Amino acid sequence: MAIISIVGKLQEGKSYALNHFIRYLKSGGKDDWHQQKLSAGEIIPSSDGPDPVTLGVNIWSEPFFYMHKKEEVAVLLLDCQGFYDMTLDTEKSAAIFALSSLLSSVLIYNVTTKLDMEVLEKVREFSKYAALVSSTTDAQAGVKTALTFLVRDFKRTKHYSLGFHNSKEPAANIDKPRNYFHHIFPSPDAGGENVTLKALQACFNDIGIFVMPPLGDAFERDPDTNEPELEFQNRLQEMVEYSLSHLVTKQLGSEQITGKTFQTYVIMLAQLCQNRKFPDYPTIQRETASLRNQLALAKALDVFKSEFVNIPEQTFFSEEDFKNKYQPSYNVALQVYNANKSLGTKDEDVYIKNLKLECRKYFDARMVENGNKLNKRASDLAFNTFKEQFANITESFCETKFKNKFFKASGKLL
Ligand SMILES: Nc1nc2c(ncn2[C@@H]2O[C@H](COP(=O)(O)OP(=O)(O)OP(=O)(O)O)[C@@H](O)[C@H]2O)c(=O)[nH]1
Ligand SMILES: [Mg+2]
Repeated sequence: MAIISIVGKLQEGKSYALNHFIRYLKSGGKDDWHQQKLSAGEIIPSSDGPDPVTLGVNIWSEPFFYMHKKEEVAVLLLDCQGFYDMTLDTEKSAAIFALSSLLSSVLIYNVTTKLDMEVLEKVREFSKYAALVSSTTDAQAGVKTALTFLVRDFKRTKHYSLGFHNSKEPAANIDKPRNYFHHIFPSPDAGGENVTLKALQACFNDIGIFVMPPLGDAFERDPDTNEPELEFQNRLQEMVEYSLSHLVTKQLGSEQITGKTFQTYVIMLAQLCQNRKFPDYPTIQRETASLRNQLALAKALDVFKSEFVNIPEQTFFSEEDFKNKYQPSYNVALQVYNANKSLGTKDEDVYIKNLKLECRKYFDARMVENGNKLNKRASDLAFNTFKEQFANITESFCETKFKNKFFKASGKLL
């Protein structure tokens, strides 16, 4: 699964941009995808009116299936209420940002005209939430949330080209000599260590800035009868296509999130916010770690079970041999748990105890099954031997003699 979310101040075109993702994903990326006309129910409400439209944190109810790196990914879109509208104080704006960071695998931060220190500081402060769900070990690196700053109505096009800027592109060229990313995050050779960038990179992958032109006067004057300028339309398409071709899937620890685990995760976060107050960071940290451990435990148990599920029906183990299978299978399961667990949780013993208990419970049931299989085979063999005693009889017996034969043969069965 991939979850693309957009945050930023109110009424700055967030839902408008997300609707372009819907167009692309609905059309399956056809050449003219951006021209698709969608009815009101098929797109996220967006308005040029004076009042805020999007309220709360909304997950668009339709998952879109998209081929990414030869794998089908379910893409969800998450639209958020704008920060600092009349009903959102700083605390609630912070809660929206934190939730969006926790839930998404691609986070778009929408700003107007320029990227400034105020925004960077805010993102830096909340990056700890994005980091909570991504892995912290080197072995699991590469699974962090992608972060794109989407700059609307950019004015400084004399110095910076429109489109995507990151640490590598655009490379310096003669026409547009400057890279906006390096302007915001000066490289070490241009003035020492960049502390903000370093802090962000610890929590996000693929930090980039997408620079957009204005909509154009005609559209701004009368959006009902005019289209945005072609340059705007082209860049918005480019942004959508770029984001999808660099899609990042959502992971919880080293685990790829599925629809089912995402649902568990959303419910967990919703329950934490139940008293209408956003939980403090240590609570989210603890609960997320606990969820990660539960997933690690479920994965370990699956691996343990698979050791037994794969035993062919015709394979028979003696009771002793079957008992000997327990320890190596448990060791593999424990390794899987350790590789996937959340680091540094205090109640680790509880999970390991649980794993042992569940493995033992499953093993005992399989052991009984193996015993039944052995008994059935023994009784089948014995019955076949019994039948053989009678199958090849050619002579005739008197009733008593035949009965005696029966008792003799069935006695052998016991
Ligand atoms: N200036 C400007 N306006 C834009 C841009 N993109 C869309 N808009 C317009 O901004 C207005 C609000 O668009 P929405 O998509 O509803 O904005 P939003 O940020 O989702 O708004 P809320 O949900 O109310 O916070 C609409 O009139 C859009 O046409 C842009 O790049 N620049
Ligand atoms: Mg909106």
